[in-house]
Amino acid sequence: MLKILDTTLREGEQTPGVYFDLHIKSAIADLLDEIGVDIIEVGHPAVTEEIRLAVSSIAKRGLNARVGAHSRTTLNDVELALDCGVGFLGIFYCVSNDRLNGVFKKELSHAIGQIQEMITLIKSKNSDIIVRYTPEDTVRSKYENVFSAASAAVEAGADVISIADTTGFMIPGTSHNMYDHVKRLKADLAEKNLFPMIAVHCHNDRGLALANALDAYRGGAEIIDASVIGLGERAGIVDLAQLLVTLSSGFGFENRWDLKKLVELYDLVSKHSGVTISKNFPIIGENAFTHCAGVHTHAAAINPMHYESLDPALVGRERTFALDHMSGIASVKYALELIGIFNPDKETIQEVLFEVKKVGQKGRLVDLTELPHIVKSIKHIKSTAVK
Ligand code: HCA
Ligand code: CU
Repeated sequence: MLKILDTTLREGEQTPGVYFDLHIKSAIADLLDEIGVDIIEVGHPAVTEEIRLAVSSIAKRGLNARVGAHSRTTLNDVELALDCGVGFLGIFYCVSNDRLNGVFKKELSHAIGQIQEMITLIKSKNSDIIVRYTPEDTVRSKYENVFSAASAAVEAGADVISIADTTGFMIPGTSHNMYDHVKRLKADLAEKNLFPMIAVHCHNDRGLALANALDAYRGGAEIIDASVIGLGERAGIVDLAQLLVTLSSGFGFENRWDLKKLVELYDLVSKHSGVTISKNFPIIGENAFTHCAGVHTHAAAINPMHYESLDPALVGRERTFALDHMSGIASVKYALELIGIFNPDKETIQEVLFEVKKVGQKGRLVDLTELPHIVKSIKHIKSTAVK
């Protein structure tokens, strides 16, 4: 069964300038848990004392989700993470030749020895913990290195191997795609009688993180990483809301997550990260369910599905019709009904529409608090007009 790993608190806090206080981190974790994500990656305890405290505190919160820590493949980092009492521990070690030679100055065999040593240690201290090994920048590293490190990690007890597209390099349908990568790694590991869960961590540098994650899922991935607003290094990673809503339509996960809590979660994360949600952001953005052009509103007022493939009620939202220079008679009639004016005569509608378009041309929307003023002013003009 597919699992969702949310890493808003770990990868998301790697967004420049983003820091969540402990009480906010806890509130975010609670909402993620209520929504039903499976694993909440809270942070890398060795980075700061505050992060260590947050990991340890959230691990003790009694959530349904497994609480996870992130860690380099070193004794110090691993011990700090274990002391936090987490149920999931992700270690990473890049095994590309460039990184081994240029940064670590280590042979592959040495790196693999260290990876195995740490996994054995983690499992000896806590046999229930889920251990993930990530060969960072998996998809651009030499496949043979990745395969050797992944096999050795699983032999030492790793439960999950994560394929990280650390730089958003993959493109569906090309020679470098997640579907083939997942299939190949799974098949090669299976030949050695190794069956870890395969996770995918897709960065969004080309705007393809979600497409790549779905491609990986089709290839057999069992864990998908995501974050709220897609927060993370550079352009971030897969957006959680887009992932859950997409998986809830046509993948057989219809009622798996409490999607109605997403708006509250996004408001909280946006407010405390300082990252604003753009108006046209899918699902959560202010305009995500707003119809504007006259032709659209006319058809959508008759049957919303003419211009929607996603019911706003799925995430507890409502469709709206914007009033601006694009509006037509249908939008005005609908808006007038919303302020209690039913069956207005044609002339009134036309006059209101004329005023609405005038306001819209200044780059402003007429909202339902301004509309009654327009109606009143039209009546007033009429009653005072020289006969
Ligand atoms: C990082 C890089 C990482 C790690 C992912 C993982 C990536 O910030 O350490 O450990 O599974 O994108 O490769 O986020
Ligand atoms: Cu990442």
